[in-house]
Amino acid sequence: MADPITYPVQLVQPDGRRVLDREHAALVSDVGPDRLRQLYEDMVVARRIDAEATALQRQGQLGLWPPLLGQEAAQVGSAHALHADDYVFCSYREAGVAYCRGVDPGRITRLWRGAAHYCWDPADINMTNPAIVVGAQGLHATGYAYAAHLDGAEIAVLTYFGDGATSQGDMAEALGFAASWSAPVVFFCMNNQWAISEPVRVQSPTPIVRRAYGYGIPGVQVDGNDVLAVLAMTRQAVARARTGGGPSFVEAITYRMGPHTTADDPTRYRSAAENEVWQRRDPIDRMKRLLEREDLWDSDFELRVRDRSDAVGGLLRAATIDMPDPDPAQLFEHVYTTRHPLIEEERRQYADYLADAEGVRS
Ligand SMILES: Cc1ncc(C[n+]2csc(CCOP(=O)(O)OP(=O)(O)O)c2C)c(N)n1
Repeated sequence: MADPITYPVQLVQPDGRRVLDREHAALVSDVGPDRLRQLYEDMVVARRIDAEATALQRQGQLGLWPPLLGQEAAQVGSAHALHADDYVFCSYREAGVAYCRGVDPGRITRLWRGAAHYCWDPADINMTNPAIVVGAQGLHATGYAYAAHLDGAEIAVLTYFGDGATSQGDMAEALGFAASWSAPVVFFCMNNQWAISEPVRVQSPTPIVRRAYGYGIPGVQVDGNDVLAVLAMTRQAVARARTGGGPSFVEAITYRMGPHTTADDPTRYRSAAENEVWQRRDPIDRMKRLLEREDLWDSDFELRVRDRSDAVGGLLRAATIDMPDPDPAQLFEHVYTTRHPLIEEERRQYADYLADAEGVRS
């Protein structure tokens, strides 16, 4: 049987040298010095957002944070392939994508602090809020894409999900429906090797991308730590969706360098040796080596990146600490669009409980 998978598409090697792959390099032939530098800057800022939020959680300012460390190229490369009118349905880990789509950095931690039910207004950046129900966003993306297709809108809808999510029934339904109805969805799988403590080899004995082939959806594996390759292959899938070609699947091979969330301890299920292998494939170091090799690195640029990253990190930190605690009754808002008797009863019971607790304290 012919196997369409030979190796993940790569355009830049870990030492910063370009790979001679004319076919795929053509997809990013317009990416000149400015764009290369922007990709680098955005990855550094994404890492800073992550570092700042992780520190805030450790300092008791956030309830939880899902780190993106190591996945900067997969997030930034794919986000740069999207147009402003495309729509993103994400998981919980894509803060770097939200940044690239122009989110106010002061909103990134709102949900994780418990200050609101959401981080940002999806309409502002055409991107949904962090979603905890693993794989559900695949269905939401497919429904939205199908509706857009019926409306004649020439857009792509991209959904991010992990390797673990591909074992969910929701993803199976989404892939099947998207294939049957030619919905303009890009299924972007962040294969970061782990679903909490479950390694991908247990998750799927075959490469994840083959699951898409079973539905008749074309797919590709890409080196997810190579920002240029991710940009190239996501662009191809986005163009296909925007021009009526239907769904595609991109499997980005990357690595979650940190814990699953700040509540996890990965040393209990994986080795330091494995981490070291992936440290050598660090996506930001790779891009820096490319910029140096191509004479695009200088101290002015280094300073610009540091300033931007400090500004975003500072803004995120200050906004987080300033967020007022919400009224506890807000818990009952946004469950139904109209008032519901059961919710109203629960709201009353909770108000009574709070009043009693206040009475006990005073
Ligand atoms: C429907 C559902 N089942 C289980 C969970 C608990 N859970 C949260 S994250 C996670 C692992 C997801 O792994 P993966 O899809 O690979 O994404 P990653 O966290 O690696 O980005 C699980 C099982 C959940 N949130 N939702």
